Amino acid sequence: MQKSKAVTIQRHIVEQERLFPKATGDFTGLLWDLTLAAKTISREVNKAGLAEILGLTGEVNIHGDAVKKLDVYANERICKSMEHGGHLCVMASEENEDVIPIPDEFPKGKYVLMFDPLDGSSNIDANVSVGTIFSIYRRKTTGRDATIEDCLRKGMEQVAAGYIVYGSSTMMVYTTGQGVHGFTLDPSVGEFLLSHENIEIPSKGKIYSINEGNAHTWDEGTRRYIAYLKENDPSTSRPYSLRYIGSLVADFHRNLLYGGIFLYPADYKDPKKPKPKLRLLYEANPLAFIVEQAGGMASTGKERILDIQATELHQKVPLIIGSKEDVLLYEKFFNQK
Ligand code: AHM
Ligand code: MG
Repeated sequence: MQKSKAVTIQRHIVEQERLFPKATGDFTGLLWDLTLAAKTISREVNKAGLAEILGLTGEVNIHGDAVKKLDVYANERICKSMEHGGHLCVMASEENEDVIPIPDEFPKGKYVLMFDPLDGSSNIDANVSVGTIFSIYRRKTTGRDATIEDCLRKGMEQVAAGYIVYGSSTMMVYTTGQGVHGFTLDPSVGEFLLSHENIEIPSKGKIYSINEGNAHTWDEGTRRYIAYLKENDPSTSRPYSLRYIGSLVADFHRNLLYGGIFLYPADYKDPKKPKPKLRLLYEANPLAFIVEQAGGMASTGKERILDIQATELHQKVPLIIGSKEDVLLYEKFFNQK
């Protein structure tokens, strides 16, 4: 870990933008609005043990207000924080079936924001880390209003991506294609401070993260790969350790720092119709952009995540992500007939 310098995330974003002489400041404003939403969600997540917020959506709290589940709260918070800034032309969220237009009363900008407001939220009642994931593109269409076409992109077109992990501390990690940088929220001053500059994932790890309860649904290649990782072979630093939180952002964040591989392969119960679980636009693409910027890899087993052309807003993909040597080896196992 790098020694902490007192660099706030705002200053860092501005300095990153100065690397692009033609930048208008729009992008800085967009990221700034997002950090504000992140701080608010962090505050609410930290209060999660306090009864009223844990109620089901629709329950009424002591003030007579409808209590919202945290994922609903986070979704609304991001939409409200982002819609009026004039930076965005359209949004899409894992929680909404269709794209989220920018209301007519607000100015429209040139960026597209896609996000998973609170990933892993099924863990929240047990005080397990959860996260927000975001992905930013430049608008592609030229008509009056942005459309779904502006969202159905290849991950390699992203201009920025990041996540916030609400863990033992709250951290925001982002990239604009100039390396990966991590900031820790200092709750006493309410600022994200640069704590992890230029994160690089080790080229090979010793950790694998997968839901082993799904082993009966795996393809043959995944089975052989996981069995291989468990063999005791000191010359190749095996066996690996299994670490699985079940909260993608937290599993990914740990592996990014320590090295390792996270796998959510497709369910092959019906071999003719493999069923992946994780979403391309809100989960796989942003984390793939980050991991590549940190020197790692993200793949479906067959192809690079960032090369996939999205055809649906809620498209799902197998996700194998982490240290480069680990992902390359998985691909070998997966493709061996
Ligand atoms: P969610 O978007 O509904 O929260 O689901 C995604 C989560 C990821 O955070 C996590 O990696 C995965 O689902 C865990 O799934 P499982 O419980 O099947 O292992
Ligand atoms: Mg999710």
